[in-house]
Amino acid sequence: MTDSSTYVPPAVWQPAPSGGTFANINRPVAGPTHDKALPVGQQPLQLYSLATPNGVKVTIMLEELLALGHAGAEYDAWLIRIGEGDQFSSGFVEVNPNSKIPALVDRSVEPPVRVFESGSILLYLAEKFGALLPAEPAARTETLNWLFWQMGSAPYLGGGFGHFYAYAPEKFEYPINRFTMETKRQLDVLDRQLALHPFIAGANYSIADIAIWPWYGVLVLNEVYGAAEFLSAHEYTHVMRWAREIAQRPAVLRGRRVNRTWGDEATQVPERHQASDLG
Ligand SMILES: N[C@@H](CCC(=O)N[C@@H](CS)C(=O)NCC(=O)O)C(=O)O
Repeated sequence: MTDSSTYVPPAVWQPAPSGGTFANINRPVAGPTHDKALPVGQQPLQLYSLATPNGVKVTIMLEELLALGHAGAEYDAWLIRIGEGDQFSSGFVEVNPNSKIPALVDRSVEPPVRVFESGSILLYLAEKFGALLPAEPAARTETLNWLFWQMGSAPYLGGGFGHFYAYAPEKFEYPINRFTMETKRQLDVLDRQLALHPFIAGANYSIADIAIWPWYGVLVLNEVYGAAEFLSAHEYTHVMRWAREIAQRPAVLRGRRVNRTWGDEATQVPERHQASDLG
């Protein structure tokens, strides 16, 4: 890699090794790299995922729906090892042409429906089961405002701040400063909202909380990037209060364990096919 102070972009970019964590799965083209069908289980919903922040949004949602008594939210959760390129199999690309987890297939309908993008999956499930998304138009719109806020904002946190603070091969001051500024601004947006309301979109827990907590809640609880001190997370007192409360929800505790292959081995449930898999 060229020193950042001497790098002059060539007329036409060519792929070059970057050396950062996860660099081995980056490539400049889409589409499958190998032929392999996805497994299919007995449950109505088939989830293909990994317990990253985007992945656990969906397993938390499914566990919340089951806790509310929606038996139709029973799911098989299959492990997609993104570090090993499972997201580039022909079967996965058929379900998500963008080759990113999470991806869902609803096999309770004929023909089966594919759903990709975590925000789209949360909305699909909320509408299918009539849960965790208010029906009243103003409250529904406010919930969707925050759902889409998350989808647009979190790439600055994950792909920007997290990448340069934790994963890049060297510590580069310019991008760390740039993305720290934006991450702190976003935390302040959340803090001001949570100063006025118990949950992100108002009085009730919703898909907005389920989308936002796995990124911003986990960040301030210092469970990702080890950056809570660097970001002065304790100063966002309302975000801290909300993050701690949601972390204790039984469905959140269960959902975070599904498709998890790292950390405390006793909590890992790499694949989930029925409730008893979670102990
Ligand atoms: N906007 C997408 C982002 C999904 C995403 O970035 N997934 C990551 C894991 S958190 C992934 O699959 N990465 C694999 C890759 O980039 O090849 C969503 O919310 O579903």
